[in-house]
Order: sequence, then structure tokens, then C-alpha cells
Amino acid sequence: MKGIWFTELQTKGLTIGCEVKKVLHREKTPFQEIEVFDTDIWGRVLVLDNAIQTTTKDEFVYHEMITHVALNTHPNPQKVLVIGGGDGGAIREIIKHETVEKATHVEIDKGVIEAAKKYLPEIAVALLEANPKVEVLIEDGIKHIKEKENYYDVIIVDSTDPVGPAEGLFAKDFYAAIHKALKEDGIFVAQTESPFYNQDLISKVYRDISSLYPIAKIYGAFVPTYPGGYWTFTMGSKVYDPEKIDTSKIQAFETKYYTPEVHKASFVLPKFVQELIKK
Ligand code: AG3
Repeated sequence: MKGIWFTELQTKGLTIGCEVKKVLHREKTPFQEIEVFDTDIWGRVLVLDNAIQTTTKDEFVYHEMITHVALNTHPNPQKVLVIGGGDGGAIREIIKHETVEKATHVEIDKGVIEAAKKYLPEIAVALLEANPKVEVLIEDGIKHIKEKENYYDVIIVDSTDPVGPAEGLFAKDFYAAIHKALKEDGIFVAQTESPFYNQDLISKVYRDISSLYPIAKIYGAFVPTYPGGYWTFTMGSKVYDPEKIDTSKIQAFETKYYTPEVHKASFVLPKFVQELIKK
């Protein structure tokens, strides 16, 4: 193959790659290596420590699904927190909800936010200009969570893979701290990787979340640039059941993947995924 190619080692013995038209950015921060590539097939690609985080071609799937499922399950989400997700895609989706008064974005690595603002403006759009609804804090999400109690309606953990800087974001004591930081009817959601390649992780997170919340659910979405393509999210809810929402109450706004039908269907799990979370 001619030209420059980027390849990610997705799991042991498996890579995914694409041809790179141009390397737009490469930087080593105290936390990780950040790269942004321009490609024909995926548009612009954000890579952290050699793992694809998002591309302008398929980012809508992940960012709509990590936000709207929880926000439409909660009848009145006002204070919403995103931990990680420095590209700003989740924040962009959250502020589409009229009920939201404050979308707080806690990112440990300022470099990701800066790179996204510069090279991925369509994803980082909510971070480009001061917005009274958006609060950006450059700090450790774990520390932020420990300082809050009975405060947020929805907490979203938009992390990288469970290695390096994000490891602590998959730990049970972190989930317990999130539970405390949520109001008494709060909802938690996290990205929880591939049901093909991260089975133990999915089982563990589900176990942790079901020990903390009366309602624990896994749902899926298709993200072609992530390992295995079929991706999971795990939700813990203190009161509201995401499968029992009144879809007639959902606020209408522009989306490309999420619909009320997709919301419900995303909880229908293939049998091998159901097996992962059987007690
Ligand atoms: N966070 C989850 C990306 C995980 C992808 N893993 C991989 N490519 N090995 C995405 C952040 C987007 N806001």
C-alpha cells in the first residue's frame, strides 16, 4: 500500500487502518499522545495514544447515543456532567435539550480540547464560543466527582479505553462516588467498549452498576471506527427506566442516529451480550 497509513492495534492480533491525507496535529501532553489526521474515508480523525476516539464521519452515532438516551429518560435534566470527551461532541448534543441549564465538562487534558477546537470545529462547536450553559473545567474527573453530593441529574462518562489515564474511570469506587454526586433520581451512563473484545470489562461494569442502582441496563450502537463496530453503553438509573419512557414527551431536534425507536431498540441485546450480564 502506498501513501501514509494510520493503523490502530484494536485488540491482540487485529488492526484497523486508513490512508491519511495529512497529519494535522501531533502532540505529547503529560497525559497522552494526541493526533489529528485528515482522511478521505473517515474525514478528520482524533487519535489518543494510538486509539481512534472519534471521526467526523461517524461521531454522530456515539455522541447522540451517549447523551440522548439518558437525557430523554430523565423527565427534567437540568444539571448534566460529562467526564472526559474533550472533543466536545457530547456537550454539543446535551445543550440541544431545552431543560438543561448547565452542561459541565470536566476534562483532564486541555490539549484534547484545544486540538478539537482547532481541527474538529463541527464536533467542538459548543466549546468554541462562550455559552452560559456550558462550563468547562480542566481537572481530574475523579476529584471533581468526590467533591459533589446530590448535585447532578445526569452524569456521562465519555472516557478512552480502560488503560492509561482512563483506568480509574472504570473502578467501582468511582461509580460509587458518581452515585453520591447524582440527585435521588439521577442517571449515570458510561461508554463500555466492545462486546466482542471487552467481555470481562462489560460484565464487571454491569455487576458494579447493578450493585449500586435499582435499574442497570446495557444498550448498544454501531460505531464503525471502534473495535468490533458494535459498541456498548452502560446505564445506572435511580428511578427512571430507560425502556419505559413516554416517547410522545421527547423534545424534537435534529439528530442523525437517535430516534425514539432507536432509543427503545438499542436495549434489545443479542444473546451473547445478554449472557455477559447474567448474574
Ligand atoms: N471515547 C471512546 C473511544 C473508545 C475507542 N476505542 C478504541 N478506538 N480502541 C470516545 C470519545 C469521543 N468523545
